[in-house]
Amino acid sequence: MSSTLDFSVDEQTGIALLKMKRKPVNSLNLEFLQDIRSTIVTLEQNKKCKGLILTSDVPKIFSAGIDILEMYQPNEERLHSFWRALQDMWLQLYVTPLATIAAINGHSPAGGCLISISCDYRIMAPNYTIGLNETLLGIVAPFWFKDVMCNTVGHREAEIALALGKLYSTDEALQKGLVDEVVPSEQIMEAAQKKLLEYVKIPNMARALSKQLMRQETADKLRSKQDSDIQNFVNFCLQDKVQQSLGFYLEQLKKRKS
Ligand code: CO8
Repeated sequence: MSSTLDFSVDEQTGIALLKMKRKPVNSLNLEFLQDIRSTIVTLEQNKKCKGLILTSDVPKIFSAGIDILEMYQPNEERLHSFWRALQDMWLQLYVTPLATIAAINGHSPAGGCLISISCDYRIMAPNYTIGLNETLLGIVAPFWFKDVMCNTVGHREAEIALALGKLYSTDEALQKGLVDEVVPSEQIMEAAQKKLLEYVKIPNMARALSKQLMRQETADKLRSKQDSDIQNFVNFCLQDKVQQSLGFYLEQLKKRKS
């Protein structure tokens, strides 16, 4: 078992619970992304497992998205591996034959939002924020983040959200269809279990193939461009202007505290 993830499978119901616990904010670094992906693979290989609930063990934070320190003053070789790990984790999650529910029990910006909207169904607790806020950091969400956002809220809403780096409140997210349900924090696991049982009751092959029908094209688009997407990301990150923006954003994060 990894030190940043907990998982367990209830063999009676076929439901797995996967908890992110990379303190302080479940930011996604290379190793964490690899762990998430390999855990999904392990669960897919478990014949008793039909679905998973993805949630956080860190109070008030689902995931703060990409670990900005992977992008700031990076080692170029690691930057390549990092981006491939993010692509691979996303590809695994987005089209996994397992039914997936995000129980969003805290803030979920950027990469946290991507993980949430890549699950089949999203349940969020009140008074948190979720969205693709990349432009606020002076960076741009890649095309496959954009595609998942368009698939979720439609082209026009995604266009506004991406340009403004919009972080939605839980209520706004529900209204726009970024999340599917809002329930109080203390009821979120019960609600996620209930919804997942609905999914896993559907004949497995039919459910998984219908998911594939909806999602395969989006996943294949990235698969066909993985190498160029990595190169674009690396070139973009290494620009002086981008490094300055990231440095400034990190400073602001620290200042908020004092
Ligand atoms: N990466 C690295 N460190 C982080 C991150 C992060 N994403 N988020 C927070 N931290 C650090 C903080 O700097 C702080 O560090 P320290 O204790 O050393 O000062 C520590 O984590 C705790 O953070 P906070 O004190 O801010 O905790 P709060 O509970 O007050 O707030 C939040 C939690 C709301 C999550 C807040 O930390 C926050 O808003 N974080 C930034 C989230 C963000 O903007 N993420 C975007 C990352 S970019 C991304 O995911 C997609 C990039 C796509 C690639 C684009 C191509 C170039």
